[in-house]
Amino acid sequence: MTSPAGAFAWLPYLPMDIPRGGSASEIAGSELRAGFQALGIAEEPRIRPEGSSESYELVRKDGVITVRGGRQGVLYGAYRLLALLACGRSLPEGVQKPFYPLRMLNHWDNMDGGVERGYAGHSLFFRNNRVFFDPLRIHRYARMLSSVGINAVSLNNVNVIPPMDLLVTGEALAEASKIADILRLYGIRMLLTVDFSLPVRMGLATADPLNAEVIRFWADRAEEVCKVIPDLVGFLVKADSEHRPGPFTYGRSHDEGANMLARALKPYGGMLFWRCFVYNCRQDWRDSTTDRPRAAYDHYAPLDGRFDENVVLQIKNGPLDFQVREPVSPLLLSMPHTRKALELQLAQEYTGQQIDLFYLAGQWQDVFEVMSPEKVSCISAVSNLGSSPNWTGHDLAQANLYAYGRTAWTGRSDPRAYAEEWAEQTFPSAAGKITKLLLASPGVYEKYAAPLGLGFMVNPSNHYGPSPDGYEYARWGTYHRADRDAVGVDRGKSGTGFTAQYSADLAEIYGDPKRCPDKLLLFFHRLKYGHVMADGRTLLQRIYDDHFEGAEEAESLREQWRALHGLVPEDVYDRVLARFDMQVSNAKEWRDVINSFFFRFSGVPDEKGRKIWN
Ligand code: GCV
Repeated sequence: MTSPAGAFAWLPYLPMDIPRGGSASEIAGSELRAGFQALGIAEEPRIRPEGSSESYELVRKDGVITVRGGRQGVLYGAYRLLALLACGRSLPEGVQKPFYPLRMLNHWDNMDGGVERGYAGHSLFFRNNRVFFDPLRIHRYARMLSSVGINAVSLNNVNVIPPMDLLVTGEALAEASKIADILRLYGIRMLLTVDFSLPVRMGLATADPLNAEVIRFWADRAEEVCKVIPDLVGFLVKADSEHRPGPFTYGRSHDEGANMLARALKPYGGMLFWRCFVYNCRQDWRDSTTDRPRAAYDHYAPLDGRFDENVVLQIKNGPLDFQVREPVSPLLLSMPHTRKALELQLAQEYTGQQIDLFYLAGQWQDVFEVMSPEKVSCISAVSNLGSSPNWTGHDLAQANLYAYGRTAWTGRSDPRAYAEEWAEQTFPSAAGKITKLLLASPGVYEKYAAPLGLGFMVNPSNHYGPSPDGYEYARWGTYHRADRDAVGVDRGKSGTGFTAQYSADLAEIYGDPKRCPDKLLLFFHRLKYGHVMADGRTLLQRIYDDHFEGAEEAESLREQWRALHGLVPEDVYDRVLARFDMQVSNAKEWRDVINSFFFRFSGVPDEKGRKIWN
């Protein structure tokens, strides 16, 4: 058996020799012909492009399957048809259209070829401080994204470090436009991340957004960029966040900064994506009144209605920072007069770094349970891709990209359905068991790394493995404040008041330890170790139990994988097994370090007498 990975992730039966030109409907035609042949389907595929939309319809009549749709829609229809046929599913009735018009992937790639929070090799776009790419790989990348409906990508990191700030100028821009030329064939448009202080870097005295020269500077920049990449979606900006420059430097507000850039892009139909990950990253740990999860809402909610219509506020799913478990960011639920985008993270920064298995679709389902998908007008996700031959480092992490594409297309997360579809297309002989592994994975990781909403016990900087005090006396505002009696932060009325950022109903639920879901208990509350949970266990016993169980369940995941020997390609089997080995030892480390941490503080032993190191 040969590995599908490296050729084409979830459509491994398609040829390596992919189309390198033509219109979307020509590409759709050749993909369909090759796919039908590989699947041994005798029916005749037909493509009928009409109009310019992204929608499509799949019609089967008299032995002929027709993909009808807009210019780009026919390509989506072709890929969807192949997926459905490969999974043996029936064709959907009626016109299929995407829920979100913009379905974005944000890379955090640096120009030196590194990837911030990247766990799958190098950048696909940059090397040695230049734009550098393999065109065939970019075709495959674009095809993979298009096959799940992703239609916009930003290539460069939101932390814009020189010389990446010059990507919107001269030669670097011309080179980047060659990537845009390939992406366009597959219906994917580009965004570029810009540095707010670029005017200063390019010789101006200031980057003040109200300064006339600065306004002219950005108008010129937008004109040049949009001349070279005429279908550019727009710019993405991280401002006044984690030491990045922004309007605060000049005594200006975020709406003034964002609107100035949006107005520069407006003549070209461009949009400005402005990230809301803004908080005090110089907090003193002794200060217990500042509460980082409050920050985004406190900064932005008062500005509702002050942003131009081509500004989109891009907001992380949770109020803290892509932790294993967080409530939905209250900012996503507010600002009715502002366009918003939901930002997810496929890069598994806090969720196992593509070493430990963590299928993310359940997290997104939780988001949509609280936030109706219409609350935001676009969706984006931080990429988990890199130069690794299998794209994602951990072969099974591809399922996260697949599930994200489907979520962005449908506007809802259906973890089981997306896992099944991906596994059936990618590893048909082991699909059921792989689906089971994927679905079990987040619960296992959560037990050993972050039960009950307890976040940021990770090693500082690299964010892998346990270090319960690693951030406790640091300036990042990520404290759990464990002592000999209790752990957690009271974020309710009697505490930091964070719960007041939600509707009264939600604030009531989250603010009451009896009604707050267990999974978020320590996110919202400071509780004594002896606090009795709904199931009769004490809080501390539950912490111990979860860590012991999580480590055991990690071993069970590895055993389940071992049972797949011979059912998946040998190289995939070996690679994934090696990752499970690392996961098992990581889980043990979490179990021992965290249990010892709480035992040493509390002096309370495990009821079941299991080993806790002292
Ligand atoms: C790109 C977290 C990550 C950073 C990231 C930041 C952000 O703090 O650790 O690597 O920076 O989020 O989303 O801007």
